[in-house]
Amino acid sequence: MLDAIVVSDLHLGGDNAQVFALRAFLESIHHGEMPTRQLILNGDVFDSHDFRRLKKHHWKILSLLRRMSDDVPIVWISGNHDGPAELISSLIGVQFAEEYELLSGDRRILVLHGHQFDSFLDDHPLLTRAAEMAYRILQRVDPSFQMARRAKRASKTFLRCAELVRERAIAYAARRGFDAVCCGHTHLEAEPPKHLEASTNRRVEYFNSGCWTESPCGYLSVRDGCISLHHYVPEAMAVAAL
Ligand SMILES: [Mn+2]
Repeated sequence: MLDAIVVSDLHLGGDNAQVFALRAFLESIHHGEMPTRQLILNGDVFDSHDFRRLKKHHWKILSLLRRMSDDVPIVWISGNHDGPAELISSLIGVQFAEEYELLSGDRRILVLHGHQFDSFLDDHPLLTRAAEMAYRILQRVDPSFQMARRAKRASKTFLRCAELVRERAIAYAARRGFDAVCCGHTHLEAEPPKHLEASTNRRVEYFNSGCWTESPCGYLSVRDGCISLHHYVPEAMAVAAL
């Protein structure tokens, strides 16, 4: 049994939300195929606080979360896109928090969305919106997501932002005595370099669970203090790709 599964940036209501994969993923947790003590939604469950943008299949995800929360405790951590999600979270029976301390094995793990460390958002609101729009257009033009992924990884500004979130998250978690910190927000998956995993490395480990707005979608598993990054590909999609 896992101590926790962490996902972030589902962006329900957005037209690039990977609802099919998300539903299969949540159902496999609910049906006990991926047994976990808790599920952590690490921010930006919603794409915007305009709930009129939620389509039928987005509402179905919320009602699935509602049903799941009877069996698996769910924590919803606030993200910058979530708006007044506290109300919704109490309706679907999940705990809402700004940040969350996860104890696993002998390690203290801090889970928070990470927008707190992204000053670019506040400094350049127009540029951020323009970049988001360009990214969405790329995703529409190329449904295989290759172009959007490549553009993201080639953008110096974007990578610098992701790096700042990483550095500031590590500093924040270190000040408060955590062993590891898990963020979302940047939509860029991250895990510590493998060669640093030795016990001599006392630096805070930084993980990022990526997003569910492009395929493959990412998630973190936590067990006995060990955090691992994975990709989720629903069985039906994996078969189709053969
Ligand atoms: Mn965010």
